[in-house]
Order: sequence, then C-alpha cells, then structure tokens
Amino acid sequence: PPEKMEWWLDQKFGMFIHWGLYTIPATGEWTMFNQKIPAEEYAKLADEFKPRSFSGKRWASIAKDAGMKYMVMVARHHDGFALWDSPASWNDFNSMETAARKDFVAEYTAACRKAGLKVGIYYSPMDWRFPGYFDPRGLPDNAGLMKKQCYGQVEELMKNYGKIDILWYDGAWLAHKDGDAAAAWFWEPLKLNKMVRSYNPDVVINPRSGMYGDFQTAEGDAEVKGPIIPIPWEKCLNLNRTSWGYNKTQKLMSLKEAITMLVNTVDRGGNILLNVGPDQDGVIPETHVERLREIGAWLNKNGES
Ligand code: FUL
Repeated sequence: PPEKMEWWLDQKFGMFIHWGLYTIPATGEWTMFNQKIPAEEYAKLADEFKPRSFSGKRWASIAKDAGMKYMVMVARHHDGFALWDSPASWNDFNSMETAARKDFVAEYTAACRKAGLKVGIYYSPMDWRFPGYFDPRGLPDNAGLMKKQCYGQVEELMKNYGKIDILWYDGAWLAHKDGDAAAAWFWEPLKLNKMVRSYNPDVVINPRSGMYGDFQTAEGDAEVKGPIIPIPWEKCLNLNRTSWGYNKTQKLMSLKEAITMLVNTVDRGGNILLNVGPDQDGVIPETHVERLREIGAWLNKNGES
C-alpha cells in the first residue's frame, strides 16, 4: 500500500455514527424510502429537529474510552438532510434551517481533533428527494441538479472544516437502463475526487464514489474467513442489528460477538468501523455506551496499544 495509507492501516478501530432526521420516527435511516414518505412530508421532520443534548465532545470521549482512533459521521444520508450549514443543499434541507439552527459537522470535526481522533465524513451522493431513483427506465428527474448538489456539498465539506482524514461516500448507485457502470460514470468520480484532493490532498477515500478507493469495504456482521487480506480494507458493522440509524427496536450485539468481529477483522489486516446510532436528542443510547466501555476494557487488558 502507498505510504500515505500507513496511518490509516494503524487505526484498527473507529466509530461510525448514523444520525439525522430519521431518529425522530426512530425506525432507521431507510424510513423515508421504506415507508414511501413523499419528500415534502418527510421535510416536516426538520421542524421537530431540536436535539437537546448533542455534544461532539461526548461522542469523541465515548469513542476514546472504547479504544477507537477515528470517527466517521454521517453528514448526509440518502434522505438528503445535511447536518451542516450547506448553501448547496437543494431546497435548503439542512440543519441551519431546522429548529436547531446548528452546524453539527463544525462541532463534530472540532471535537474529534481536540480529542486526537482522526476525522471522517460520510456523504451520500444520491438523494431520495429526486424522484424516479430506482426506476429502471432511466435517470431520476432532475438528475443534473442532484449531481450539482453533490459537487457543491462535497466541496463545502472539504473546504470549510479543516483537514478531513477520511471521506466515506455511500450510494453512488442509481437506476440506469445501462446498469451500474453507467451509473458510476454519471457522477464522474475522477473529477469529483480530484476536486476533493485539491482541498485535502491526503484524504483517504472509500470505494463508494463510483470508482475504486484507497481501501476496500466489507459491510455487515458476517465473519470474514480465510487468510490475511493484503490490501487496505475496512469492515463496517453495527452495534444494533435493526438499523444503522437510531431504532426503537434494539437488538444489541453481545460483547462476545463484538470482540470476535474485532479480532477476526484486525487479524486479517483490516480496520473495524463500528456504528452507533444516537437518538433524536443526540445521545448515544446507554446500552451502546456500556457495550463500548466493555470493549475498551477488553482492549486495555488484551490489546497491543
Ligand atoms: C449502506 C446504506 O444504505 C446504509 O443505510 C448504511 O449507511 C450503510 C453503512 O451503507 O449502503
């Protein structure tokens, strides 16, 4: 692997955070799509978004106590709601326009750096508010606008929040009659990532921008079997098995399962990005915090550093 990946290969353990408007119905980050909620209807959730206890500092300290070295926060999921002051957001769908009036990405990035954690940002290029998304007959209506939003928002994230260590794209697929390859090219990922690197030359990029990234991703809690994987790779999985975003139905991973996954991944040369879903107030559920504390204690006892 290239030299610039060395720090990343040393990370081993990070915190993934899915948090957004979907925490209000508390049925997971796919709520808008699964329940076929029209965009105007879904947008009303923004009026109710007033997280009472959001604290980037608290998130960072929970991550540190668990033995984590980096964080990746979902800045905007497929529902299109941006957690920062985003002039490029289509229809002003961002946290400055909510009752909260806050730039959560600003607070999060500052808190990570202060805690000595590497700063990761997740961004979904596609946006369910653009109709016809999964329509096999062609590109969604207004596809050009959606692409424009993507370039504008990625630029904001790369330009306005200091050094970003990891850019984690998700959802660069879209329905297209010519299939996935055409979908990937729709985003012109080479151009997009060139722009990204003009602001953050050393940023480590995942493989979901429509082209290969600096590392490979394995998603889900299936154990990885077999020999050491000689390329940079990361396993992302969720402490709560019902959904990545906060869910009123919790199915928490046991300590034994979490440790098994960790050992299994790190043993094969991978990093592990473990997700938590804070609730609508911004609070990571106590059961998650407790599990993370247990993992941290186990690592203290058995880990190398
Ligand atoms: C998937 C997404 O669709 C899920 O909601 C989640 O964000 C996961 C990490 O990636 O592709």
